[in-house]
Amino acid sequence: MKLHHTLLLSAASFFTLNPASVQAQLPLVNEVLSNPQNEPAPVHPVPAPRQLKWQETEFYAFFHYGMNTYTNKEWGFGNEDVNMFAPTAKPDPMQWLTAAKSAGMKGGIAVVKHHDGFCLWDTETTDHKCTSSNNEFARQTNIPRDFADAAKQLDLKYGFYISPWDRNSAHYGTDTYVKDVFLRQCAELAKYGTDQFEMWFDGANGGDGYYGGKGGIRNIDRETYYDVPNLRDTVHKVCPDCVLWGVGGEARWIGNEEGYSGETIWSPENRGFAPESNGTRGTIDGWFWLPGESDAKITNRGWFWHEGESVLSCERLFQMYLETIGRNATLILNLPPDRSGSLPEATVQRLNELGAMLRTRLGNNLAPKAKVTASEVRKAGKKRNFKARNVIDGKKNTYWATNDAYNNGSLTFTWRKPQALRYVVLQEHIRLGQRVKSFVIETSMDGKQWTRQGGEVKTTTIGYKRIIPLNGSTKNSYTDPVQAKYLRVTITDSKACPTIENVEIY
Ligand code: FUL
Repeated sequence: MKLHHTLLLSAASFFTLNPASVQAQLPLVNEVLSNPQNEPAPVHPVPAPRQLKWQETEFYAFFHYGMNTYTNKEWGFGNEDVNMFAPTAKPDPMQWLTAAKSAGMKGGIAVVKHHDGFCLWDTETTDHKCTSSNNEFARQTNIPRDFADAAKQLDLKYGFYISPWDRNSAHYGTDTYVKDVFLRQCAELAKYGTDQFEMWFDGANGGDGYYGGKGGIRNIDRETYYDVPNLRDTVHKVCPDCVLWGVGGEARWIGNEEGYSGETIWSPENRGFAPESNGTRGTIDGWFWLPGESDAKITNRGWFWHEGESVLSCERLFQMYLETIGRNATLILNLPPDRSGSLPEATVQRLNELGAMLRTRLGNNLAPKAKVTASEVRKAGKKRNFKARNVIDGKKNTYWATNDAYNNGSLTFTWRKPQALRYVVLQEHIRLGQRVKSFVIETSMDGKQWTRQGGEVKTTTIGYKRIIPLNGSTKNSYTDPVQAKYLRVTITDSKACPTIENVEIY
């Protein structure tokens, strides 16, 4: 209130007083701009608030379910008879999300329209939808409604995949499609909940299709066709925290569907609307914050359910976890419901096992039990400090930082007795940008002789989160724990003073 008042006075004085008295007012302005908390300057680009919340979701499910589930296809042509969508029971998003939650996932995204254009809700934009089917359970289906309700009950985040490409629509490729079909469908979906965390807009766009019976090939200009700025505005007005993935330009594809991200990976990127460029690595001096999401499957076949498919082993899924969430990306793991509209028992089982594995391996954090010291600590502000202990307090708004003169520094963790150690989790305070370029992890029994850990794993970037398996293997990370009384994390290079928010040791 007081500062506000001062500023008003300064502004008024500017027009009425002579230059000398204007000069006299200036220090007041400077005081407003000063940095009493001695907060480090951000390294741009920095994430938008909605991107930060999105990043914290970390691990979430993908549900590919729809017409393809019944036609045994991955990409429907768009000419499928609506009656072919014939669930043998009412689709049960509550069952899907309960299983996802058991694996430690924090949310999920449901496909509600794939490239074949078949809509899993009673949209006003087309008759190519579940409620047109003669199957009783199909007519009861409303995936966005039931999915959002279930997520809210389970305290999970939720969002929808709606394919921009529509092989059914006669309008696809014309302006009418974007205005009267696609944007309206997105607006309809936005109404199923204002707290959606992500909308998924796939990059497969244009080609052949049914197109209302006209057939042929329709190509579009991906940079301009979907009127993305308008799309973002429309969705954000209703769902302010909803990150628009892919075509939407707020989060990028990681560049593969195998469940890994680069060991060196920057959230900054250069291109907003063609996010697949450099997906796996990002760009060190990119101008735009465009974090990576890794989409992968729990099954050994396609995105949709197929007879005879099997689920990957827990160890393989844990490897994916380390190579995506542990490498500054989020992981969206696909769990395909079958023709009953529920997840098969084998998938449910595996998710339970994975949850148990995560609790065993990454559940007992030893860092808060250690004494933490730093090579250098940034001078404290009036109400703010940058102490080493901030990395173990579990708070998102505190962090360890060095003074601006240093782009390096180390944190040392000391236990009373030797510990069996396997994983180190590091997190930067990315509100101030992604900064760290390289680091080293070492352990010691006596505090004098140090051994570098992590084998051949590249200890370069950190970003939102990095998990280093100390034995150097993401494939077989749980074997051969390191015995140590001391563990030291040294930031060897950073774009500016490092700002480390969190360290966990398991
Ligand atoms: C791809 C699509 O073409 C696939 O069918 C699937 O939906 C996957 C997640 O994205 O690009």
